[in-house]
Amino acid sequence: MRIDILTLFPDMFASFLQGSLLGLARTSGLLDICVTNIRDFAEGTHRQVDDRPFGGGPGMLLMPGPVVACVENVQDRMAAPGHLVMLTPGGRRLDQQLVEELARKERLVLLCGRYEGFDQRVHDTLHPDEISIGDYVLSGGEVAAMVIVDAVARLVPGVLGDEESARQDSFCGDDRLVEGPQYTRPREFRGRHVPEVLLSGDHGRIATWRHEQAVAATQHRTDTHQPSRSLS
Ligand code: 6GU
Repeated sequence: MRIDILTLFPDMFASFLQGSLLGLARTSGLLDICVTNIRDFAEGTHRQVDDRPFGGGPGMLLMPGPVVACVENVQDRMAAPGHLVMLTPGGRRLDQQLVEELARKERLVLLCGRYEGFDQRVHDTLHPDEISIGDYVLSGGEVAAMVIVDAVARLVPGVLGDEESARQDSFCGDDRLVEGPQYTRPREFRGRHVPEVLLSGDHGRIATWRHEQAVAATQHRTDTHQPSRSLS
């Protein structure tokens, strides 16, 4: 899979992309990730990429010229254009289903915003798939892009050493359950013991217990978590 990341802060991605999982996936050729600085497509001696909003208001907006030029340049580097994602708090909210949808693309182009957002003509010219990672405000799309790259990369065949571990993780089973409790050594910690069933060696009983625990954990989460806000 090929992923292009377009940002005003390319340095933010250096150690992230070298990390163990992504670093290995890149050196083994499973992932081809390329970071491009939007400022390289700005004009004039000041290489200006942002300006004040017409009509007044706080903050700065990303100008359409450098952003559109950058996207067009990056898209033209490969035979086929990538699926263009704009990271913006107003987009559709990321969940594992959307991650799976993105992981099926051969190529992604992730456009990171900053400041108060993009000039509307960026949206109108490029028609990006606008995605948010949750209902809170970040200073820019870079952290959101990292979230997407991390979640998508784990679904690319071969990136995880053990193909089973992605499928067994929370949200990925047939029934989209979260994981129940897990235990490692020691068998007793501060008076708390590992459940006997896990030490029994009875794989049938263990599988049944784990499923029951996952159902209970999923129900608890449904009962206690605040659903995201919506109008109505
Ligand atoms: Cl994608 N960008 C920004 N700036 N804030 C966010 C976000 C994205 N997703 C949630 N909050």
